[in-house]
Formats: sequence, structure tokens, C-alpha cells
Amino acid sequence: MKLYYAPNSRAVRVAWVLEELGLSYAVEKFALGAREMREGPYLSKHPMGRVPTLEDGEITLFESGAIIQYILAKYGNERFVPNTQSVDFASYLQWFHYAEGMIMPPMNTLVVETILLPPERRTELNVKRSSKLLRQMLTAVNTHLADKDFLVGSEITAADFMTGHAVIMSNRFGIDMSAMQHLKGYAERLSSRQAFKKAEAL
Ligand SMILES: N[C@@H](CCC(=O)N[C@@H](CS)C(=O)NCC(=O)O)C(=O)O
Repeated sequence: MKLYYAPNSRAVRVAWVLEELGLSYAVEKFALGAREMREGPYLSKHPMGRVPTLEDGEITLFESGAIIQYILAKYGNERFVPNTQSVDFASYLQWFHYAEGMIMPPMNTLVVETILLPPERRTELNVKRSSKLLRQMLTAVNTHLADKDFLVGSEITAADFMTGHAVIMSNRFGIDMSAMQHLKGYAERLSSRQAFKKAEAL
């Protein structure tokens, strides 16, 4: 397998699951937003020139959630996914998709308005709105984590690889978690895992 990766990106989620499973894989590393991502041959792998993309034999796949589901279905030996007949399965699906569905949209706006746009094109109202929305999305996760270490059941699942990563990135992009103690502990718990550290250090 080959993972197209950039540091501090959603590609870390995919590297994280590969590391947790102890699978071997090759890495092609980009600097986030580099021209070689947006122009040239990489566009035939990802039409928007983004990361992550995974190649596995004949298969080329983009979208971090789809890639993680693919890896776990094919190579996971039932790890990190609750059994479809268990009571946890529906909750697993919900929290797996919460990352891209609820956390990343306001985070994308926040990153565009505070980092990517030149200062003269930034809009303070957009910063305020996206920060408020992002905090609302994270508060729901904080409340959910009041009596548990991981999002679903008592063990880490791929829902944590997705939504946990989005939580960690929110913190790094400036969301103060001092009033969200469960979330703070959760982010620390996840980011202290060896597999996560390796995935971030590629
Ligand atoms: N929904 C996609 C989002 C992919 C995405 O936007 N990746 C970002 C990094 S986190 C990217 O490659 N950005 C580079 C760019 O916009 O040029 C996924 O989950 O894979």
C-alpha cells in the first residue's frame, strides 16, 4: 500500500490506523498545499489534489473516512469496528461520520479565515461564526465523553481515529478546551498513543 500524506493533515488519520494495525506501507509526502499536489500527475489520483489518497494494488481511493473503512474491512481482522449486531454499531457510525460532517466544516472556514487567506481578505465575522459553531460541535463531544474514555464502548475504535483526530486538530487551530475537560483528557489520551505519534512523525 502507498499513502499520499502531508503532515498536519487528515492523512494522519489513515497513517494512524495503518500503524495501529502494524501494516507496512509506503509514503509519498507532500507539503500541504504544495503546487505538486494541485498540478501534474497527482491529480489523476485525487481530482482536487488533496490528501489523503491510498493506493492498494489496482485500487486508488481518496476520502479519509472511506480509506479507513476500506483498510479495516480488508485488513482489520475485525479490530477497531464494533460488530454490526452489537448495540454499539449505530453509535460507531454516528461518531465516525461526525468528524467530516460536523467538526471539519466550521474548522475549514476557521483555517481559511485565520491562516490561508492574506490578512486583507479575512472577515472577522466569519472567524467569529465558525469558532462559535466549532465550539458547539466540540461541546457535544465533550458532553458525550463525560462517562467514557472513547467515543464508543470501552475500547478505541475507528470513530476515534476520525473524530478524535478532528478534536486534536481543533485544539491546535486555537480552540480553547479549558472549559471542556473531558475533551481535553480525550485529546491527550489519543495523542499519547504510540501509533498516533508515529503517524504524525512520518
Ligand atoms: N474530506 C476529505 C478532505 C481532504 C482535504 O481537504 N485534505 C486537505 C488536508 S487535511 C488538503 O489536502 N488540503 C490541501 C489543499 O486544499 O490544497 C478527506 O477527509 O479526505
